[in-house]
Amino acid sequence: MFNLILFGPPGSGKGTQSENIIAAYGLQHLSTGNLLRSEITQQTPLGLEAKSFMDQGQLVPDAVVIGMVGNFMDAHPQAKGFLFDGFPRTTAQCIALDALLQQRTYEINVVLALEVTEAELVKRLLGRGATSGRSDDTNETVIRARIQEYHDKTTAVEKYYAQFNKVVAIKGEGTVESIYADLKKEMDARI
Ligand code: B4P
Repeated sequence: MFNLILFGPPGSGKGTQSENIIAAYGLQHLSTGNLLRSEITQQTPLGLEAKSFMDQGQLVPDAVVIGMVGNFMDAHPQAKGFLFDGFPRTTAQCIALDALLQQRTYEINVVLALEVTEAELVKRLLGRGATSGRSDDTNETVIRARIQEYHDKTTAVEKYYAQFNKVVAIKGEGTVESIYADLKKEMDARI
């Protein structure tokens, strides 16, 4: 069992690099952003609640996200490890994840933290917004609100795991291939 957190601000490449990592290592991809968007598409009560926060660039309440993650882990008992993408995003989510892992005698093996400048984040997200149809990527005010939420609430996640020496910083600018090569080096040293 190998559990990885891919950490970074919105637009840092978490979703992009997750695809490469799950293809190479066979981990179960757990993207809270993708799970929330799926709930929105299906117009579930959870999706309708989440949409009002996501459209404003705010984080969805911890209880909603934590419940969804627990259900996803229960639904994948055969996983040989999880790649957590976009989760945890608050200290409360870190504590909840510890409890979910301990119940299953698992642990987080490493946190790979992608580092990207704010100008590059905004450029990438507006670029994706032009083609993806994601409503939270088309409006620069909403993008900047997401980056502010990251500074206010999510940088604490890196500090939480740093106390256990689990964080490795990775330069998140350059080609997708060169960044993946740096991530792979850290994975291969631990797996
Ligand atoms: P997410 O779906 O997690 O999305 P994200 O952080 O915006 O993007 P990600 O980092 O995966 O995108 P990527 O860089 O790959 O979250 C969306 C929303 O859901 C949040 O704002 C929040 O409201 C809610 N939510 C999710 N999880 C939550 C939680 N745990 N708690 C509370 N709320 C939660 O891609 C961005 C663009 O960059 C793409 O166009 C890509 O092609 C491009 N790109 C990637 N790498 C590049 C490179 N090296 N060079 C150039 N472009 C690159």
